[in-house]
Amino acid sequence: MNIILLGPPGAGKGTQARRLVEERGMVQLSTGDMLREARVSGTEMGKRVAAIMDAGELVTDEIVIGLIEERLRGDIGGGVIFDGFPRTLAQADALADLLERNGQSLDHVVAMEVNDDALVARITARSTCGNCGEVYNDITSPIPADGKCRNCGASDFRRRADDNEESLKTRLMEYYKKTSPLIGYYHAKGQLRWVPGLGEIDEVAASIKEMLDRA
Ligand code: B4P
Repeated sequence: MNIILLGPPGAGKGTQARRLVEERGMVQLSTGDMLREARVSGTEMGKRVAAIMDAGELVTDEIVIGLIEERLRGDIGGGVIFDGFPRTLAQADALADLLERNGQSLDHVVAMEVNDDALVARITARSTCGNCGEVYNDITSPIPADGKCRNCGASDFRRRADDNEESLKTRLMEYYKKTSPLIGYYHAKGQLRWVPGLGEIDEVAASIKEMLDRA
């Protein structure tokens, strides 16, 4: 089964994708994670990507499609969760082509609905371990009281460079302008499934599970 998780920044796409990997053994392809890897690589492309991401803008279609194309050349046997991809109509067309060329199809597009106030609250509450990348959130999974990462024990917590109010404003504008047209695109193909993204992480996971089991 191949699915897309679609939603605004902070909707919980990455959070729910990790749950689906644990529960169903699917492969998570997160363009956000791939781009964060590219930015720490120190290459010219990585430097360009870092500047775009920090400003809250979308990285060019050419770069992002190239990254996905490369990953789809490998074995994707158990099904793929596209997390944060596609984010533009050009990316959606490219994905349809890539899947077709691999003899694969897209099963569902899970659209996660969350209002802007909740998105801002979630994103400004997020931090990550500077050593291992474990994600914390003041609302759902706060940093342990002893100040040490639950995964690696380090005490170096950081905020993602694009998790500030200024970048977030741009990220939301980019979403409404360039990504939200995908809702109509996939609705017209009969692939769109709405899931409420508000509520506890477990509740959202249960709604996605119910939808996938029913489909
Ligand atoms: P992403 O990495 O995709 O980041 P995101 O939009 O912030 O994430 P997501 O929805 O996954 O939220 P998360 O689960 O982490 O993109 C970052 C940047 O990369 C983009 O701005 C862009 O520049 C670039 N990019 C990525 N893909 C691209 C593409 N295809 N084309 C062009 N550019 C691209 O959740 C957020 C927080 O909320 C977390 O702290 C989490 O713990 C918390 N949370 C999750 N669910 C919750 C719940 N139910 N209740 C309370 N809190 C919750």
